[in-house]
Amino acid sequence: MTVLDQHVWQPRTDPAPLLPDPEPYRLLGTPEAGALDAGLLTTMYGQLVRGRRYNRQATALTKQGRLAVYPSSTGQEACEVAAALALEPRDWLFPSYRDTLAAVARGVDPVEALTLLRGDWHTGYDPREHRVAPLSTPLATQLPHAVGLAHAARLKGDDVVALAMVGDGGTSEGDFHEALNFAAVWRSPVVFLVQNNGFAISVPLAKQTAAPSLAHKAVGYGIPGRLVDGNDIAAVHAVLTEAVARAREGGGPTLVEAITYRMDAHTNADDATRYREDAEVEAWREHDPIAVLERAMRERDLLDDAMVRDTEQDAERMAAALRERMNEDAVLDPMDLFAHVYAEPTPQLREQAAMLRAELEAEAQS
Ligand SMILES: Cc1ncc(C[n+]2csc(CCOP(=O)(O)OP(=O)(O)O)c2C)c(N)n1
Ligand SMILES: [Mg+2]
Repeated sequence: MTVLDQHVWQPRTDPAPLLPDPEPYRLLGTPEAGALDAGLLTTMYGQLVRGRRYNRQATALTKQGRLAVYPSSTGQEACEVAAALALEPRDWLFPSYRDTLAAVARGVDPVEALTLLRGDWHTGYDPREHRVAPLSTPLATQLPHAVGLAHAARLKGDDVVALAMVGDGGTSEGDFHEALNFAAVWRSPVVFLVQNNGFAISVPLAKQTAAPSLAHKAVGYGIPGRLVDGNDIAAVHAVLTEAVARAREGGGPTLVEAITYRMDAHTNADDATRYREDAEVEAWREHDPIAVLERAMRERDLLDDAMVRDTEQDAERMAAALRERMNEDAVLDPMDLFAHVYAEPTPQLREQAAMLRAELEAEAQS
């Protein structure tokens, strides 16, 4: 007999309610889709089509030298739009570098949202205006920031929820662990949305984690994990809305894993054919987020060919305006990259600045 056998030990929380659903949660194409709000579906459709067009236009701008880099979210638009729509204006969004669309869907100016990706040193938009934190390039660093903001808001008595977005690869970062653990212990009003798009650049999920699913990681922190079809915008929106409401009511954080797929390469600088088969990409086309919503809406007579045409024309106008504004030369000095890092630059930064200055001078003379 040990003390453990004498029932001294028991789980502090029943893990069963925290476990994710065995299958990714879906709404579109199921009988429940008939009850979904028609106005909301129409808004979602418009945003998805605009988002897809934005991705295509931004990618084209990299080829014209107008953008330094663009991590496209083509194929992942349902997660991007649903994240923006699930929040109230008083809430905060913490996006990663892939989440320009979520920022734009929340109201950030479409050109200002591309400032960092243009090669400028600053975010471009005022994070406070639409309550959208800067797009974070260092993986998962936005998660502890989101938790800090949410925790502080709760201490101050402000009714604010933070929604933080991260990729499957980002879940292997220490910051992911620290953010989830802190938020769980303090019941911070945060929702973590993991977009599992299958890859971290060329690293497939199977080499990223041995967990049964990324949503299962929630159980280890004592918070609920939800698994959702990331290409079903109604499902992602429903799961996130529920998680936001739970956070707002003091129920603590939720970890949501959305199963989706990155249709384009990691960025314009990557060649995805080196590490994945075309057949896999083609298979995902069948489950395209726009097509999934379009089918469900046509079934309920909420969409016809004329509406599809109008929505596409609206997206074309948005793309033309984006092109026009991005065709103006950005006024930026590459040396500014070093100006605001430390009050006293480190020897390494001084060395890098000297290298860049020499390159710029050589280029100016050639
Ligand atoms: C702390 C840190 N380490 C490494 C990188 C380099 N890096 C940029 S994107 C990326 C892959 C991230 O994959 P995932 O989290 O799945 O996001 P996705 O690009 O698929 O949206 C890596 C390793 C980085 N930006 N930050
Ligand atoms: Mg990924």
